[in-house]
Amino acid sequence: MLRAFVALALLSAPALAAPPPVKEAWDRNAPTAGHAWVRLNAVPGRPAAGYLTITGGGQPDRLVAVTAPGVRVEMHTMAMAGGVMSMQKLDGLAVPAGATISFAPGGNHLMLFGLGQVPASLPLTLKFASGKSLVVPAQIRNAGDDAPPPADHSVH
Ligand SMILES: [Cu+2]
Repeated sequence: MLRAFVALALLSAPALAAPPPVKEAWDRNAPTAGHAWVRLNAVPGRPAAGYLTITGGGQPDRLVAVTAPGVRVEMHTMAMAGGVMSMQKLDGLAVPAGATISFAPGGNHLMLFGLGQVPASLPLTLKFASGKSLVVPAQIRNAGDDAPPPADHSVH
């Protein structure tokens, strides 16, 4: 009787250890991005500025490049030096796990060079050090326009 009970306990033990939910684990680990927009320059031929928010996934990651079709994109930061605000090119930006980082007017921003024919929306491809990438569509705004209202969704 005791022997039978032990055998039953051993048989049922593996059922308690459920396999990890692979897809959910991937989703948790992947950064997301949203509220992407581009403000055109008032002066034709001058670079446009791009803004967006990125939320880190379950692991720390690093944004290493942003690309867009037909455009050269640089990541810039603003720094105060001797009372003068100036821009510096970034070669990457840390995206801590679970934290939201912003490219926003007055701070970190994208600069888009060579934007010729202005599209209605520009897909920005974000590349991360982990090898993950995201495509987020950026709304186009005219020079002087404010940010569009935050969208009710983000891309994964
Ligand atoms: Cu800049």
